[in-house]
Amino acid sequence: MQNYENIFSELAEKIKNLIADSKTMENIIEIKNKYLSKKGEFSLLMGKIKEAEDKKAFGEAFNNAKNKIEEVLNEKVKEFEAKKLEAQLKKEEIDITLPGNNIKRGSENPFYKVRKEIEDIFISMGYTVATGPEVDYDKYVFELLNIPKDHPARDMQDTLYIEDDLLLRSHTSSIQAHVMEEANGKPIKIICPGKTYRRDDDDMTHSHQFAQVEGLVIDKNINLGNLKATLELFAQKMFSKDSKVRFRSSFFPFTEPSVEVDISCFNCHGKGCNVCKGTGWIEILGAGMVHPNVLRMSGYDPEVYSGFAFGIGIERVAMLRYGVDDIRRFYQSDIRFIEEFNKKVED
Ligand code: FA5
Repeated sequence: MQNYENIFSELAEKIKNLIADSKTMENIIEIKNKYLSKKGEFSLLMGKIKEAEDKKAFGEAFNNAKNKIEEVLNEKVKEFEAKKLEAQLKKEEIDITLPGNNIKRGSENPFYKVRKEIEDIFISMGYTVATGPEVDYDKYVFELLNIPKDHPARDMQDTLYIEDDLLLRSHTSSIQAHVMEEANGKPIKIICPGKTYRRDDDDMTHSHQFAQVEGLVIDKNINLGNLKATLELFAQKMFSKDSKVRFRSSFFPFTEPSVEVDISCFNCHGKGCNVCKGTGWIEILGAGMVHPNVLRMSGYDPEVYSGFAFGIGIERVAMLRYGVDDIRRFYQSDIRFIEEFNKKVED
């Protein structure tokens, strides 16, 4: 069999050397075009097959030589690509020893912390959380709560009206009325946190927009003792393990009897200090047994069902909990106040 290798070897060696010497990818492309493309110098050698006696051997020798050139060429291409990648990585390298950007962390307004704490305490006692509209009908804010139109009890809350019959709710008790309407005479155990609005002049303890958490329990055999035990447990979890609760007789049209609820001062434990203005007690909420008229209007038989309700002012609890002296601070977006508060919590 005839040996055709030396027909290709000289040019093949030359091309391999050119590849080895090439410095850029462009050099490689030039070599490919000049020697290995269809009309390239090396490819044209295949034309000599016409003169070859053993055409098969000629073809094999040509292919071998071409494959070897391509191997060298592919290696070189890989080398260039690796170098390119390395250069790119170097360019994009991150120096992990450099100090990071100083991200200023925001923090939660203490009002929201307290709102969540109140919710958690009642959820742990088996309550579910209900919500209702902030803009509501007179029917839910007053009428279903035993406060008919022109009743003097409406003067207890200076209300912001949008239309004759539509208003910004002045207390979260309106949610009670919605929940009772939807419950269809079934037992209820809910709390309803939310914003409330009154035409009150703003001062250290009053804001025209504030928030309450309403509580409502309706079932058979619910009594005032259940209300007291519930609020005492709430005070102990919220303020201090030895907190006590005191009921003072009061009036709300939707509860009978009605009470104002004081907690023993968590600061002086009843001795008298500036937090409790020397009395040993702090007022935090209004409450009472659901009035029979309210039960009846929402489809409950007061002979069978009874219930208690309470309304806690969230900001007032937050003020006591964290020693905040002015309710307006919760709404002034003063970052210094929040930062101060955060320090207090971390201490
Ligand atoms: C009520 O709003 C009754 N709906 C509460 C209630 C519910 C009684 C269920 C019985 C049964 P009162 O107007 O007292 O009651 O308000 C309750 C609490 O809301 C107050 O104790 C106080 O903590 C808070 N509060 C009232 N007005 C303001 C105000 N302008 N700014 C901040 N907090 C207020």
